[in-house]
Amino acid sequence: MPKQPVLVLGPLMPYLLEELEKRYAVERLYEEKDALHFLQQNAGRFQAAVTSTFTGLKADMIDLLPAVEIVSSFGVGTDSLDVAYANKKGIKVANTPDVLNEDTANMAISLLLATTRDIAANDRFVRDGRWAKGETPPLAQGIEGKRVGLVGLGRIGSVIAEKLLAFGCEVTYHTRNKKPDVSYAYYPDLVAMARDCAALIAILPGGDATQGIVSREVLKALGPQGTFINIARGTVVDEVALVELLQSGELGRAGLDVFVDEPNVPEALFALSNVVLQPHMGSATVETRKAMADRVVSNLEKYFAGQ
Ligand code: 8YV
Repeated sequence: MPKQPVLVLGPLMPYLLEELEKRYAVERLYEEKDALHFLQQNAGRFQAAVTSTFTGLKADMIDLLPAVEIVSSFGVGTDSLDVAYANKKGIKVANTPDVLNEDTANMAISLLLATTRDIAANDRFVRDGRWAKGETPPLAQGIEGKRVGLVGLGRIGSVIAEKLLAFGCEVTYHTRNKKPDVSYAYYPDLVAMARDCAALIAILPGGDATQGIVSREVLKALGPQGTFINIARGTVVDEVALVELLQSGELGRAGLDVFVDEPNVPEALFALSNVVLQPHMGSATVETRKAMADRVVSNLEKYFAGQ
């Protein structure tokens, strides 16, 4: 039997492409010189497509895929995927939740520790020969016994909360609605939570509903001794305010894995020693990326098996 054609919309990790190629007749839309022409001629052949949170799935692309029934996406986030429109057109969209919870939570904890303990700044201090010259860096901040506020308490947020407890932190959270069966203190007002916390960790979905939720007012409430960690999406924070407040010292520290216009990071952050920057690496370990890739494949397999 000939292999089922699968259209790959954007670049994927080599392992995932290999696994797809073992099972399907993979065609790469992103390698076509004229993607629109290719789709006009060929779109009718594809029942399935693969994308990623990076490549996304916009309504105009959905309109160009009339025969597609399933889109399997690499990543848990759906903010770059127009799921509502896809569903309206009868297309199912699958993502890769759960398998990335631990490593993404570990990135949050790593950034919290790296930022409060000035790890990056002190690494530069040693490399620049300042220690050898007899200089002493300023004292860092501990997290033991501190109150940490989670902005969002979904699958990844819940794992972060458990890990924070192991570091002796007190966990509080802010979500749209209080969660039943959760014992952490709930703050309906994010500004109030920021005022009461030593650190805030943003771990909520991106998209219109959460745009700018970590506002200038929230960051100011967190204050000069406060630390802001973002492993969610750049859009959940007022990035202009974030940069300004870090520059002025009205916000103490920030550990950032995500930005509004990736891979472009506000250059003003490069000069700041109170900031630790990462190039969107939350799920980027060999183990987790493999598990995500396996999930992309199994989501397709399940669909074709009628599940
Ligand atoms: C993605 C992410 O894996 O899963 C998400 O939503 O943000 C990352 O883990 C990465 O952007 C690859 O597309």
